[in-house]
Amino acid sequence: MPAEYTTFVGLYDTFMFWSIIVGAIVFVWMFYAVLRFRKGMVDESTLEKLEPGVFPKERENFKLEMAWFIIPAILIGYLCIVSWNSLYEDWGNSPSDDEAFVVEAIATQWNWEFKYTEPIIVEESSEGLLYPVNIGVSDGRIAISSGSAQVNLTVKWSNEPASGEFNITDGEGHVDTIIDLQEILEITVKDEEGNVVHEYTRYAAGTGESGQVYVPCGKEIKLKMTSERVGDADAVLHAFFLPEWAVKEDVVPNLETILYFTPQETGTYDVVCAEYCGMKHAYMTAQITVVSSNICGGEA
Ligand SMILES: [Cu+2]
Repeated sequence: MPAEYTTFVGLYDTFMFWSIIVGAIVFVWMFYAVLRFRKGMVDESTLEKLEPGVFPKERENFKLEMAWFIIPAILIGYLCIVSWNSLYEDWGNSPSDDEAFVVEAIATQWNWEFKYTEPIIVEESSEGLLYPVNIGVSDGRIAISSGSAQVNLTVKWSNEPASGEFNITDGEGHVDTIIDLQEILEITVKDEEGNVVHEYTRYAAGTGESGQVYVPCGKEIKLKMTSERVGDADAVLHAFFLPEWAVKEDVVPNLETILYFTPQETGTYDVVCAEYCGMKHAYMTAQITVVSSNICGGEA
């Protein structure tokens, strides 16, 4: 079931409502007719003798005929318009690369690989932490502050091939070192007991992981998708399907297709392949994690 805020929820409700109304009319009428006019319920001598191929003109009812033409036509027209609106909203207005957070998605047999075209920072504090952990990174320094001089923290960082460790004792600390911002930077902050209290990962443009992608909340996400050959495995048709946002788009060999959506809640959601692509099609899954940003609709 799509997330509450997507246009598809309203569309689903509208179609479900009218399907039930039409279905109820048809089935009630059908059961009435089946039971009321079954053999033995009608005195056959009173029935008109209809001849095959001859329409009983005297029984014609022009108004009734127009009604069963016009009423369904209005309903179908209305449903077309509501469907068109949601299609346009979700597929009609492709955001430009500047407006959106762009991720390259590469489908292979049988894997999803994602590459960022701009850096993304994924941060998580352990639950119930009484002090905030703020991390600032530039190409020459990692600075951390806890806002509380009472806590002693150990900070471990790694930024291939370099790594290091330093402590915070009076609410803040930093290390001056060359950080390669083109590589993944991972920082783990531990308290005195050795528990991890905060984790920070910065994925640079060009880096990524297979089977996992992070996107910022509240921003339009644009996926540029291609299907690629790996070893002997051909580039074949796949389809990126994200049930949570009710969006799905084919991934086609030798063609770049795009898909876009705006997540408004943080969380981790499943991605599946929705186009049969060979033996391990069913296992071709991935996860998309929406990380909070300051323009997130829900929790920021
Ligand atoms: Cu597939």
